Amino acid sequence: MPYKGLVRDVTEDEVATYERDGVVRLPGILSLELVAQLGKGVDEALYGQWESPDVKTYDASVTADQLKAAGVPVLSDARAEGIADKGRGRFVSMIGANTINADIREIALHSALPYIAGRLFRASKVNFYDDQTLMKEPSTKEYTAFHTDEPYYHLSGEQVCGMWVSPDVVTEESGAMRYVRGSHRWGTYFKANVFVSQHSIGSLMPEASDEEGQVQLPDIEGDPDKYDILTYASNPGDVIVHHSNLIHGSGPNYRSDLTRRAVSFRYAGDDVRYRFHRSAPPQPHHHYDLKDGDPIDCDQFPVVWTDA
Ligand SMILES: O=C(O)CCC(=O)C(=O)O
Repeated sequence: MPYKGLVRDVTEDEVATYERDGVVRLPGILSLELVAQLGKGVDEALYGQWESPDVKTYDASVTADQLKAAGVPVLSDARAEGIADKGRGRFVSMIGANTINADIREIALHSALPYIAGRLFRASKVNFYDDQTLMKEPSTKEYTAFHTDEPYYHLSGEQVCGMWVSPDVVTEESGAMRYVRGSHRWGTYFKANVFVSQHSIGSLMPEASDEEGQVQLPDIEGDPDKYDILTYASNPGDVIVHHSNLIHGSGPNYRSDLTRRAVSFRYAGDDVRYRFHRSAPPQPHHHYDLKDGDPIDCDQFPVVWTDA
């Protein structure tokens, strides 16, 4: 295969599943070598020595404690903490690790991932938009509240996806991703939240505000049987791809023996244009000059694959 780390091609069935469900799991599509490179990148980004004025480690467990102290309900389950033998695990994340870590950048720009996105979009070109690194240490009690990605990005268009790649064995108990099948076609735009709470970003963060037309997500965690929820465990080599308007989230890491690391790589296809969203928290590593309606091709959002 000509693309770095690609073990097999995407099948036509997998493309159809992505289109119908808004999510597809691609088992064993990446080489273990590429996955090991990703694991190294995640560890160096989250625990290594580097400096950047633009990129920060965000401790969502601290945010959860602060919100709770302020009387805001957060989504956490103390049973995960209860089985910790080394103390409480943290839910840590970082947006834009590609700008401080060469391994994550190489995978984002020069691996098979852009090609896979192009196949699933049936597109003729793919831009890289951004990445988010997410780690739930063993015995982390915080959920990732159900949300869609669309209100966090400055994009419009259908061909936008997140590719969730973990270098770890991820089980239902260690925080497997959950997806509300088909919700990308509901025609609803939801408010962004702060990941550990169902409360909207606009109600909690001064830097972002809810937008007209965005509605509050339903309480899916409180009434899961009402929804068609897919829970996708993952093995090293798997990639899970979701549409940016698909509702997704994850549970705590109940396991005291499994770390749950992942990078979500975000790509955009032919139909995507720049669209400023007030609900998107500012990203200091974004340096570009685009206005609504512009094609997004620029150094910040480079074209990383074409069918030429
Ligand atoms: O890893 C998680 O818990 C959340 C990931 C996510 O929201 C994403 O990939 O867009």
